[in-house]
Amino acid sequence: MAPESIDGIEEQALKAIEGADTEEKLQDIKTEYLGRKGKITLFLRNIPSLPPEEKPVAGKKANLLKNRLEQEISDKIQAIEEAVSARPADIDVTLPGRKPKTGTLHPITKIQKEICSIFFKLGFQIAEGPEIEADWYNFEALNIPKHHPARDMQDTFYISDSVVLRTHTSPIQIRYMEKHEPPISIIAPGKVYRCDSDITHTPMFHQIEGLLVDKNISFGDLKGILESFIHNLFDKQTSLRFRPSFFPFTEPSAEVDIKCVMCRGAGCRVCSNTGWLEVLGSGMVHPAVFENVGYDTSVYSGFAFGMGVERLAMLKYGIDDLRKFYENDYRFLEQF
Ligand code: 2U9
Repeated sequence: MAPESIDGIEEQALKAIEGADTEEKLQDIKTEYLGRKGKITLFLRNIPSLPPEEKPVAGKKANLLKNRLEQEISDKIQAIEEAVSARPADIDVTLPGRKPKTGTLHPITKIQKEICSIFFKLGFQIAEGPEIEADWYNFEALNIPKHHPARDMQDTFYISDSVVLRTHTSPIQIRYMEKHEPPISIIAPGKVYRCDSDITHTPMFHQIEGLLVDKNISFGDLKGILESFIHNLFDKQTSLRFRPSFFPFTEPSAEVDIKCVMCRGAGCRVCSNTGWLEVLGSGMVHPAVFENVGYDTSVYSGFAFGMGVERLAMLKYGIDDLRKFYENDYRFLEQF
């Protein structure tokens, strides 16, 4: 069989390169023309048998074609590689889109807002104050005596001898009374700090306190407001009972229980089989507190109350472990 002409090989090879659309096909073409038994290799090997006058032209042409094919093939391989890496990953446009997770309010924030909004509807303003407090606002002005256990290093976080992390939100009300004359009705929500940590206590928790001062305010007014509040937060079937108690800043003082929201008074684990749950502390503001802010005790009287927000959130949402509020477990938090 007559050897193929170099022009014929050139035409075939360039056509094949042009039609190749994968790296594998180009590698095959390289083998077919430039490999050990490739067409150009064989052509070059055949040159010694050509007539002497044809040898230089044939050799030159074959070597030029060899270089050209090598260049064309490697350029095309590079172009294919670049096109593959620039191609976006395969996307199934028929799949439903992934919804980004949106945040929700923390359950404590949620119930705090709910409680504040109930009192707002009852005519109370929201007041705020610093979490780092002077001893005067946190203890002294509230008639808490020098050696009261609450003032102990074991119960209070001290910043210095006379500065503490507030142990209740009551300093907010003292500051408010210093600036405003009665009548006043305020709600003081916020974080408070106590040197206490176990299954039922965290060193930081949330309180909401209330204070109402005017002429002729009686314990009956206190009972009416707290009953309205509880009926709004739970329901109208939730009855209340007031038990005598003691706080340095109120006199008389009362602890407020509600009929157990889990068993409706029948007795269960949540209410320790008593049928009742303690949810609030309250009382008529002690005259010594009014004197400390310059209110005339012969003209004004008032009531105050306080509640722990975590405890109310546990009862309202049926949560059995206080620590769940602070573990930041998304599966818990997204339920609210
Ligand atoms: C002023 C005067 C009086 C607020 C009150 C309580 C009773 C009370 C506790 C409930 C659970 C705190 O979070 S808790 O541990 N609170 O028992 N708080 S009367 O009395 C005040 C407040 C401010 C000027």
